[in-house]
Amino acid sequence: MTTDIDALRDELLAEVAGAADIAGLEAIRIATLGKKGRITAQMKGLGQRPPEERREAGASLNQVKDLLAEAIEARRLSLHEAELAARLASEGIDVTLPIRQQPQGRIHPVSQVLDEIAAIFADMGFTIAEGPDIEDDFHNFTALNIPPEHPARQMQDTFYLPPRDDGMPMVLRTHTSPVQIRTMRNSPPPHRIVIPGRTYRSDSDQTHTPMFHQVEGLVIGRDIHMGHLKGTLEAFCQAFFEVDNVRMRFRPSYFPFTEPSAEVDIGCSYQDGALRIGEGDGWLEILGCGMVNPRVLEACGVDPGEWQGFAWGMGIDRIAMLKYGIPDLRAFFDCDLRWLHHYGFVPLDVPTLSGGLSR
Ligand code: 2NM
Repeated sequence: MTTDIDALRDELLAEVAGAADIAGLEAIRIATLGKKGRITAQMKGLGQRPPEERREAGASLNQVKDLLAEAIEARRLSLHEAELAARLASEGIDVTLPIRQQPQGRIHPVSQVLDEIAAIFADMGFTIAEGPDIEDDFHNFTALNIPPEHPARQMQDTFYLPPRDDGMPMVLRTHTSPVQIRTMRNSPPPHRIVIPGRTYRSDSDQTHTPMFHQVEGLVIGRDIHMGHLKGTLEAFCQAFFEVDNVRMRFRPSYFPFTEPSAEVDIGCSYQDGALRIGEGDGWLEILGCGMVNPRVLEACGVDPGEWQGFAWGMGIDRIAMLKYGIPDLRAFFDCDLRWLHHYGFVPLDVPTLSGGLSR
């Protein structure tokens, strides 16, 4: 009898020693010590043996059972350690490898400035609005109180396109203001929007390109006055030029679509050949603004007796040159990769008010 048990013991110990992994070892444990395992079956069979054998056989079976349990546990430990060692070896990192290539593309300064301006006005509760580059005469001129004989309509300023089927003259928009007209005609006041986009004028020299970028803004409410206009634009200039106190001046001006109208200058100075913005006794013109002309509100179906507001507009390309010290406007649209690499911005370095606009 003991020889049978010894043989079983040796066979099972050999199986345990040969288990290839933890799952295999567990299968062996169940087939040995589990409810229907071979040792368990032997234990259950003890009752059928003659009483004089039972004691001795029971004792040796118990011994074998303990021995196997120990062997299984020891094998489990060593398998576990081997698996861990294999994982550590396969997941190792060679810290001496060269770093991954950085992105080579760059964000164009105009895109960067548009993103910065969007971040500033979004923080003040504005929504971005957009519209088509090809506009009709009504949205681009008539609704903005620009009469037919106005110089801005003249051939040398405006790119005219073939008229629409209904005879309406069509143009490449000369400003983004038609988007304000569309917004006011399509949805009820109040409004608080900024409108970035491409604009077109037939003008080309050292400081003008036939396509350029504008950002305009519009606020319409019941009690909006020039104090709101001034506060909004002061907050914008401080955030945009990243200086605590920007000197500003509002000069009376004229636009058909606003009354009263003003042009805004910011203080500046030259020091060591570099332009410094916000301080000094020089002035730089940066934007035009005013209270929306009641005739414009009427053209949009907004009651000027109930609603009023302000609007402003600025050229982005020139602002980008000022802020980032870029000397030549025409290089903006040359698609010269060396220029873009020098003046452009690293992608994913997205401007936010909390993280810093341009860092
Ligand atoms: C400017 C200057 C002043 C302007 C006005 C409007 C509208 F649609 F509300 F009448 N949009 N944009 C505006 C006012 C634009 O650009 C220099």
